[in-house]
Amino acid sequence: MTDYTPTPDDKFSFGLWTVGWQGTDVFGPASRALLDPVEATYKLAELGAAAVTFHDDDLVPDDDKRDAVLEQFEKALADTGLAVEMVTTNLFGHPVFKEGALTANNREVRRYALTKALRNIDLAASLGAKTFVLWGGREGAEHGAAKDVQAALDRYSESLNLLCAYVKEQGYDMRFALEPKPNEPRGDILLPTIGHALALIAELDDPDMVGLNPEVGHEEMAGLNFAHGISQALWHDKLFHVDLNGQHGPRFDQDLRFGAGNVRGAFWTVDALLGAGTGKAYDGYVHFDFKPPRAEAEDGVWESARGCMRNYLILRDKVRAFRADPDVVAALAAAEVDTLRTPTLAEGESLADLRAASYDVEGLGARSVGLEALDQLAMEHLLGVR
Ligand SMILES: [Mn+2]
Repeated sequence: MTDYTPTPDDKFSFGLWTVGWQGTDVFGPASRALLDPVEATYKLAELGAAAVTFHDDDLVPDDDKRDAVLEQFEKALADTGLAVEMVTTNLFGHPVFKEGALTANNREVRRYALTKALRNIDLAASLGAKTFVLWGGREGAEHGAAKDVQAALDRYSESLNLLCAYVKEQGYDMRFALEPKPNEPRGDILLPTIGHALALIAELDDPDMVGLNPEVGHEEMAGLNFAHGISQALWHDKLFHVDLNGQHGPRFDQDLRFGAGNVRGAFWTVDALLGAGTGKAYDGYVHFDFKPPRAEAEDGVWESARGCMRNYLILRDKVRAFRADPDVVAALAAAEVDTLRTPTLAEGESLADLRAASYDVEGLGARSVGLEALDQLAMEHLLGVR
């Protein structure tokens, strides 16, 4: 039996802002000392991560120290072999973005937000990051008439088109990933779910360059099924990146360690990432975006980071055992799950043929579907008795 110790082959990745979160919340100040991002990089490597990610401001908040910090950070990457697989821009923290960034009503703010993103794209490219995440935390509103939503979507699209054109012009090997969230910090955020973001991407000049970075907690805050959401993103070839964490249903964004909160959801999330048996699988970095609870001291920070990876590996084992279990294979067949892959109209068949056929509607209405038996097998794998 494995001891669930991660290796770089598992492609685990952490945001520097996750372990670096000092516990500042709306009710109180920091509860932990500042963690040096360079020190955090060494520690994450020691725990078995393969990559780190950051917002510009996590790593280089201070322009005066920019060159020195980057030099130390690049040394840490070289020493540990960690990759920078994704970079994102903080377009939400500074008061300049209080009313939005790329979709702020104020045009100077929008222009400044673009310059901040462009500068950070250059940094991301220089560090070899191939994914650039955009989370529009302040792109939204609390009031009705205060935000012209259609104009805001015009400006969102304009910004994405400009950023894609810049990446192409520079010859960078980089794609963008939008991160949906329904609310918090804004009362209502634009592109609130995976589906909203997918619809916007289809309207862009270069839709192939833009995909998604869905986060477990963000979809579950909206009461949505994360495994279904990422399965649809995979179907569209749009799951460019993923943010794993934990959440207890519709409430504030908890950012629990992966596996905490909705553990059944976590099981099906891992199953979906692995391709749910026969579908497209996710092959990118397994990225954790969580917050070590404010009550923890530094030891708890590393315990929660270790827990994210360990829970993923445990669930991956359980999902594989579930899919390989002959009783599950039989239960899937009994539930006709595999039949869903057969087209509804046979080749060469017409709608007239379909209409001319006879259907045993009463018999079909009374048929056994075997859903509970199949789900109970999953529960028993998850609970550790199979
Ligand atoms: Mn979150």
